[in-house]
Amino acid sequence: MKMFCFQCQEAAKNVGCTEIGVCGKEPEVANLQDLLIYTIKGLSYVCSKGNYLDDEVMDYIPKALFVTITNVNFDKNDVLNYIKKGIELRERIIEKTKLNRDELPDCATFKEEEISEKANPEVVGVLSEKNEDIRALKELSTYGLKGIGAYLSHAMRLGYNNEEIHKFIVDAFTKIVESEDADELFNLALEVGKYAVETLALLDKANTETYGHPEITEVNIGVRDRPGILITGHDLKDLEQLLEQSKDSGVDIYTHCEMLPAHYYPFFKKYEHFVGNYGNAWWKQREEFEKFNGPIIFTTNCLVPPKDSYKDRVYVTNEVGYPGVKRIPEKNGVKDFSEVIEHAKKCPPPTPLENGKIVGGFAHNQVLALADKIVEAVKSGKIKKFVVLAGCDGRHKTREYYTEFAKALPKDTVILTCGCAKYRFIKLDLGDIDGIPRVLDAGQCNDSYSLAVIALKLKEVFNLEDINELPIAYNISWYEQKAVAVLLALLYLGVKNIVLGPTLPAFLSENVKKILVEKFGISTISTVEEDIKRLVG
Ligand code: SF4
Ligand code: SF3
Repeated sequence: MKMFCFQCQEAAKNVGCTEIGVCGKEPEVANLQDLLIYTIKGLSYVCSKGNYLDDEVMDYIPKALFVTITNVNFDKNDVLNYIKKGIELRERIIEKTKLNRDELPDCATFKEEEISEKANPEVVGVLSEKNEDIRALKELSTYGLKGIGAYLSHAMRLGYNNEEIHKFIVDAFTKIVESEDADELFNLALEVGKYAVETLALLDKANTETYGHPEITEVNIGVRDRPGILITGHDLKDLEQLLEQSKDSGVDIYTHCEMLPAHYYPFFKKYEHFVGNYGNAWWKQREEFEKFNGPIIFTTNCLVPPKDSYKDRVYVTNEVGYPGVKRIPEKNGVKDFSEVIEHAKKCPPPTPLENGKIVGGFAHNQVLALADKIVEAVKSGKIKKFVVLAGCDGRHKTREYYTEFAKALPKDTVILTCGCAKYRFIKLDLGDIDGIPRVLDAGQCNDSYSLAVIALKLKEVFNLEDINELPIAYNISWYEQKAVAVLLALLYLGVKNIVLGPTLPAFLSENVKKILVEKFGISTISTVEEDIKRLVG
């Protein structure tokens, strides 16, 4: 076994990747990422025991977690640098807090010289926990914490922070290091859900206070005849700086995949050269990026190992990394996009992929503005059910299910969506109900909080005791670890009977799956007909 990773939905054979990642992650990088998580555990341990946090630690941990999320960083040197930095911070804190080194676990004391010996799936990888139920529970929380790290990084880039969330992260990792108790670890996973809600709420505040509340918007999916830059990932701050720096350059800016919802924010509408969305979900990038013709900027996941035909047009920022691609220089939080803009000027305009429009912008504020209309449609029976069809997209053929499911839903149902899962149906014409579109896109996976706000508001309007009495069904497609954080958030909010697909996570043991079924009624997808029957009746 060269590596062992089972953190995403595409884990080989739904068991784990052992030779190379289905995502393209090399064993060396996978093993270093395991060691980075081990380093974060050790750093968290000393922070928790020493009751210590400072700005540098709060800056480091969320970013280091983000680096290990699927399709973020494929560059061993980046991962190695994060490990070294983590060890350095940890040593400084041991020194400061005067913790007794002899009482610390290995993850909090190993040295830089041991990196190559430790970066081994049997030594610090997930299989080093031999009890498969304990392993499943620890990984469930770890992946949720990775998601929290990602969402927190985004909020922090906009100047929003909450020390309590950092405190929770270091305490949670300490529990993961110390506990072998299944009940305690199960409760920890739910607590991760609680803090996922807090973090998503913080990010929502950061986004909406900085860029305004998303509003109904038509987004062009065609192209213009000027050179373009394609920006993908989830980071709105990067987009802001790019738009500002490129505004008089004669270059157009297009969004890709999870950057699409940026068009819904009032703030970005003032840029005349912010022209539309190009392409589809992340997994199609190898064919679509060839046709884009201009530079592509990755601000976060999902990066698919680039083809040589366009690799020299790929740029990365933040936690993203891939060997041999260019990094956008950054100084004091300001990125310098001048090289990409100059690069774009020398490129032909994008080749059109399609024409038309996508309609979105139904985040909580916009939906609540339509609340009267929606409540009326529910009361009169015109809307029978809302179906949350949200989460991640992926490359497996089984995901065609989601397109068929959306098409087969009765005409009196409304789809609530967010995340890149929407690309399976957002371009279908599913019509409207008295002017309310049948697909309401709240935004990125980062905007999942919106769907929770909408559900809680409807619960209040309909005067219900329990969130599960609402006419809302949940059919969630997952892929990476931010989706794990969102799932735990929904469980924490008390949502039952979630259908999770296209498969249940490989990292859940049979016993842990059983608990999730018993306590929360979680199940996985079946056939479209059957799922329509059980979800909408
Ligand atoms: Fe495999 Fe997913 Fe891990 Fe990549 S992230 S190595 S595809 S389990
Ligand atoms: Fe998508 Fe990668 Fe999860 Fe943000 S872009 S939802 S998979």
